[in-house]
Amino acid sequence: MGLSFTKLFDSLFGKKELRALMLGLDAAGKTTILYKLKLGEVVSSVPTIGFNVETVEFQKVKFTVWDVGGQDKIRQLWKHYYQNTQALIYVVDSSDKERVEIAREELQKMLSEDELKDAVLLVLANKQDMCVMSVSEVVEKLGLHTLRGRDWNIQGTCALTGDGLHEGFQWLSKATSKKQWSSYYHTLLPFLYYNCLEILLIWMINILLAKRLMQINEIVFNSIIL
Ligand SMILES: Nc1nc2c(ncn2[C@@H]2O[C@H](COP(=O)(O)OP(=O)(O)OP(=O)(O)O)[C@@H](O)[C@H]2O)c(=O)[nH]1
Ligand SMILES: [Mg+2]
Repeated sequence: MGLSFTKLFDSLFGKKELRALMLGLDAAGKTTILYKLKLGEVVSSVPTIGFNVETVEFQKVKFTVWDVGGQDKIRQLWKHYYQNTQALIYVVDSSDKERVEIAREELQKMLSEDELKDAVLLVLANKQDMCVMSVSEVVEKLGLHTLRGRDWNIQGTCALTGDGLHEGFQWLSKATSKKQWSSYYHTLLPFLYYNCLEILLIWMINILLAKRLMQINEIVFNSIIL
């Protein structure tokens, strides 16, 4: 019991560690974003075959970010990375109008997966420096306004300069912390409820016992007097 309370206290007030999955079509800029966040510089990237994984920290949250390749054939493997994902980062190439419909389909397919139902969603409308699709255009094309029961946000970014990345991850830190608090609240509430009931019951039994004891005392006292 002591150990579980320590764990609970740590997870409420200590540093949180979360699993973030970064997906998006090929050439959206995922690997560039990952290393811009990790190293603060632009690395020359080749298309990712498989994945890259790095830890990055924002506020009190330590994210383990999985960047999985987005090429057509690799997309079929995305589902193997879904388990235990608390944050989904979906990167969109805002300069690629031709494939935005495919990006929408892939996103909607993913959001219907049971394993991702509790994950918060951060969409990064990347390559804003190319001035092709604005953030609101990306919102519309991806159908983000139709999402129900999902905590989501969109952030315009340029991975080359790093613009927008901190803002996006700051939102992610807040959103995931909020989600954790609400899940603790829902876990603790029944626990507190049953504990209160238990205390009330013990209290009532004690009163009944005390009353009974007083009655017995009275009978014994009366019988001695008489
Ligand atoms: N202009 C511009 N180019 C970018 C930006 N972000 C990434 N790029 C370029 O886009 C190309 C693809 O970037 P990657 O990071 O390899 O893309 P990816 O999403 O990891 O692609 P896969 O690994 O194939 O899934 C690279 O040449 C990057 O330099 C950006 O914000 N603006
Ligand atoms: Mg890559």
